[in-house]
Amino acid sequence: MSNAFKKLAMTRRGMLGATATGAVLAGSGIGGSLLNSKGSAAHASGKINLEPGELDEYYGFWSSGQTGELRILGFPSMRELMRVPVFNRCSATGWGQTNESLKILTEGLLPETKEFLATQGKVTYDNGDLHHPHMSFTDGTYDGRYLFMNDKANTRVARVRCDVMKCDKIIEIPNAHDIHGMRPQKYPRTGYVFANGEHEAPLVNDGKILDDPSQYVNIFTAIDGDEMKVAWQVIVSGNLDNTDCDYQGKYAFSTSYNSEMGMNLAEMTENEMDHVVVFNIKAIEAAVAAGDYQELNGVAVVDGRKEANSQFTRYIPIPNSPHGCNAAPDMKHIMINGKLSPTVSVIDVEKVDALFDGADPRSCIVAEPQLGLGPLHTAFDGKGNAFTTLFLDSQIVKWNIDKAIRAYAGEEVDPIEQKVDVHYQPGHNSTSMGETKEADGKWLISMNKFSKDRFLNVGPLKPENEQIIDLSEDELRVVHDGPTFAEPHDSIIVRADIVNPVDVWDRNDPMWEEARKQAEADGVDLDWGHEELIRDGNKVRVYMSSVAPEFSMEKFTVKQGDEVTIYVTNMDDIDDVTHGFCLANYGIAMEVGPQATASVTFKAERPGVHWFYCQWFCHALHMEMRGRMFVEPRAA
Ligand code: K7E
Ligand code: CUA
Repeated sequence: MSNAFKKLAMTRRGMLGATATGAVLAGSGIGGSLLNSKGSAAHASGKINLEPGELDEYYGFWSSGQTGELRILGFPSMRELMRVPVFNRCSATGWGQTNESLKILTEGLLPETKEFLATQGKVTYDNGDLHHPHMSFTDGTYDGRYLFMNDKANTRVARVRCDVMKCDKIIEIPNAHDIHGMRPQKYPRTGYVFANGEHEAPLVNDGKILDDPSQYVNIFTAIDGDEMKVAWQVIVSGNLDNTDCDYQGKYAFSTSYNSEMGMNLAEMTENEMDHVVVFNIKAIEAAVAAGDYQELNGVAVVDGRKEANSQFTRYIPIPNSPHGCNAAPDMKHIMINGKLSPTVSVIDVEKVDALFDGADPRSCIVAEPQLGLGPLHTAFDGKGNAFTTLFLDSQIVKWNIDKAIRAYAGEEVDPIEQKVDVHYQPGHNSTSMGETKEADGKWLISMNKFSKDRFLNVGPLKPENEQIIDLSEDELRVVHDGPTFAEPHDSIIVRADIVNPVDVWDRNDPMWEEARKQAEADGVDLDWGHEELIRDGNKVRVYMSSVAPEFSMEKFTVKQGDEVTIYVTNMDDIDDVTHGFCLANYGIAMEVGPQATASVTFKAERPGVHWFYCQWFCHALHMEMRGRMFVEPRAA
C-alpha cells in the first residue's frame, strides 16, 4: 500500500463529510482552497465551474446505455449540451417518426428482422442499449469526422456525423448477436470499426439447433466505417466482451469472459483462465482478398476458432473473466482488465508478431499487477500512468505502467501510486483525450453505477453518479459529483478544437434526399417559400415552409383515410432558429432545423379540425405559429 493511499484511507463517511464541506463553501461563494477570487472552483487543470457564458475546454461524448441515445456534454463543467437520438424514439425531434429518421432506422436492417418486426406491427426497433461511443481516428488521434456506437440490445452499430451531430447510418450486424465492445481503428485511420458479438448462438439461428451450446459460436466483425458496411467477420471460440486495437493497424484485441462456453453463471465462471483473442488484420484481409472464406448472409466469414488453428487469431490465456480492453497512449501496451481477477494484464504489441510464429501466447504479457477487486476499465494520462476502476472496491487505482513491467520482471517495486474512493461501484473511466496518442493527463471521470446516498432521494430508481478527478493535483481527489440517468457506460473527452459543427444546415444535405426527389417530381421548389398540396389518388403531399413566426400554409384540407405526407422546410438561416411541426391529437411532432427539410407521413383517420403548431420556441410570436388541418369525414 502506498503512502498516498494510507493518507486517504479514511472512512467512507469521513470522505462524504469532507466533500459536503467543500460543496457548502462553493455554494456560499466564500473563498476557500477550492475557490478562486471569482468564487468558482479553480483547478490546476482548468476550471470546472464556469462563469456564465464561458465555454468548456472539451466536448464529452456520453453513452446512455438502455436510454439508447448519445449525449453531448461540456467538459469539465458537465453541463449537458445536447441529446442525439440514435436507437431510441425521441418525442422532441421526431426521431423514429419522421421519414428521414425512419429511412436511417430501417435501411440497415436485415430482411429477416424486417419480417419479424412486421409481425409486431413495427418497422424498426424502438429501444437500444448504447454502451460505447467512440470518435473516428486519423493517425492515432480523433479527427472530428464521425462518432460510432454500438447497440447491444438489437445487434446494431450506428454512426453520428460530427458536422451536424445527427445519426446518419445504422446497420444491423448479420450472423452476430448483441454487439457490445466496439472501437474504431486508430491507425492509419478509421477505416474499420471493430465490433464484438457478446452472446453465443448457432451460426444459422433458425431454430434447428436450440439447447446445444457445443454448436454455438461467436462473431467478431470489422465494419467499413466510411461505407457503413460489414467488411468481414471472424468466427471465434468463447464469447466476446470488449475490444480495442493497436496504434500500428495490425491487430485488434477482444476480451472473452466465457471461454467455457457455459450457459449459466456457474458454468461461465468455472475456468481459472479465460482469454483475449488477437485478430490478425492483415492475415484476415489476405484470406478475404483471396476468396478464402465462407459467405454467410452476404458477408465474408473466416474461421478463427481455437481448434481451427488459423493465422487469423491467437488466444492469450488471461485470469478469470477479463472485461475492459484499453490501448495505452504509449502506442505499445494494451490493458486487459481482470474483473473477477484482481489483476490487469499488460500486452506488449511489439511481442504479438511472435505469437503468429509459434511463440507461447502468454509471452506477450509484460506485466500483471494486482490492483484491487473488480478491475473493469483503464484510462491513461499520457505520462506513463494508468487509472483502473475497481468495481468491488469502489475505487480508482492510479498505477505506473513502467513500474508494473519492472515488478513483473522481478524487481521489487510497487506500481500502485494511489487509490481514491469513488461513490460507488465504477464501471468505465475516461481521461481527457485518453484513448488517443494525445492523452493530456488533465482530467479523469469515473462513471459510477450507484449513487445511493450522494443525492436527494428520488425513489427506488436512483441516478448514477459521475465523478471528476483533477489529474494535475498531486493527490487524486474527487472534485465533482454529478447524477445521470440510465446508464452511461462509457464516454470520451475530446479537445474542443477537434470538433467543428455547423450552425445551419446545408440545403443540399443528403439527409432529406428523398424529400428533395419527391418535391422535384411534384414540381415544387424546396429552396423557395412554397405552399403546395399535391393529390395523388389517396396520397396527399403537403409542402410548406416556415419563417418565424409563420408557416407558409395557414390551412389545408384532406379527406379521411388519405395517406398524408407533410414536408416542412425551415427557410430561416439564422443560428438557433429551429422550428417544429406538431400535429395535435395525431401523435406527430418533428424538429425542423434552420435550412432543413423534414417530413412525416400518417393516415388522416381523425375527421375534424386539427391544429398544427410549432413546438420549438422560435420567436416572440411562437405561440401564433400555427395552422389548421381540415379532415373531411368519409362519406357514410
Ligand atoms: Cu464495462 Cu458495456 Cu463498456 Cu458497461 S461495459 S461498464
Ligand atoms: Cu417556429 Cu416556434
